Amino acid sequence: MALSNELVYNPLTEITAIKLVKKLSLFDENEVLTCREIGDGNLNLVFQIVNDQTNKSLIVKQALPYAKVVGESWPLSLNRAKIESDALQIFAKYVPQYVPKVFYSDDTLAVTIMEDLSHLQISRAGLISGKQYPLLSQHVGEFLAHILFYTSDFAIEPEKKKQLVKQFVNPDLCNITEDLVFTDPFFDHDTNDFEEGLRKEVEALWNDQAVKLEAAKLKKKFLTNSDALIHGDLHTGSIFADDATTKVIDPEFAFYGPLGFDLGQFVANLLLNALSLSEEKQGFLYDHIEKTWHVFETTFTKLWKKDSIEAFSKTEGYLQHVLTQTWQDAIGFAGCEVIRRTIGLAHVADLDGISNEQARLTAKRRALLLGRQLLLHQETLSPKDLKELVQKTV
Ligand code: SR1
Ligand code: MG
Repeated sequence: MALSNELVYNPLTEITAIKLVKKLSLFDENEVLTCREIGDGNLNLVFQIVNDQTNKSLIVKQALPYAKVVGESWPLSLNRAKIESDALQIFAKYVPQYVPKVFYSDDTLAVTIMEDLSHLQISRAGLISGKQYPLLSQHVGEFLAHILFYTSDFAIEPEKKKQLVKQFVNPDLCNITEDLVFTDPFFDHDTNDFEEGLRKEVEALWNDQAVKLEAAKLKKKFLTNSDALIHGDLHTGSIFADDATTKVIDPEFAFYGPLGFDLGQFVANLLLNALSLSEEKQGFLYDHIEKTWHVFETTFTKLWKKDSIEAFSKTEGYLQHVLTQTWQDAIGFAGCEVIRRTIGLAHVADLDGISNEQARLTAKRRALLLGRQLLLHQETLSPKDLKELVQKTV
């Protein structure tokens, strides 16, 4: 049931969010509900609505017409709510076990109502508190292999794929990534945010023509490679998890982009977590990176052999070319992500949460070195090399 013709867009409050779910019969009129706005992200309102007697709960997520993290001076299209709910529903066709269930969406209200996953934890917070999530890499590898393969030209007829490319044109959110991930951190731009103690390293980065050239080439791939429907913001804050379950949330940045982008962001955020830990505690993170790639590669290969519609799919070397390019791009995208999370507008708690100033600056200097190495050595770094690479930044 769509309510759009009855309602106009207004930011919801804890009271109107309850009215909405009752109107939609997601709860009965006489149920006593509590509602809390729990959004801690950069862009949206997120309401958790609970019947404390039955424990039934759900999430109402609403896009605001601007970026919450900056304010009304940064307008953003409400269409991202539709992008997010459409992407969740496409992902659910292939890997329903790895995304929240969507119960309702309304494009005018910019609202998606979905499963409450608060019995799980945001994996960034869990990793920071010492959790290891033994199945995280298995699940993320499977998630990525399925969504990337089944939304690509390898599995979808060209006409249908082009309709999907059009459906997922997402200029405002892509522009955020183009600026905040690929451009601003490499220049003296006013969106950047870093401690004065890093100025020497940051200015060296701004003057590093070899690194900037790699960032420029990766930005071009992000702007032009419409390979598959990607999540577009797959950092560890976009993943709920516990020891047995993984759920990918928040695909409002989804669009048709390069195969390696999500993988690169995920790997980068594991590396950022590694930089916050002492060497002897980092091992499981490198295992996660190797396993994510291994699972991705084997699952993608299996799906390719089973379901590829591409005429060249059996041509010797073609699958290997696609996989190699995906990994190399992922390494480059990871380099940009590590750098921007250190000195750009949107930081990560893994590094900012290091309370000792000297330790924090050291971790951030290492992040800048690591990002640089990832950008300069995309073609030679294997998943196994990342441990040594991080440890060499000491
Ligand atoms: C203004 S938005 C800043 C960042 O938050 C999102 O989660 C994306 O990572 C974006 O780059
Ligand atoms: Mg998000």
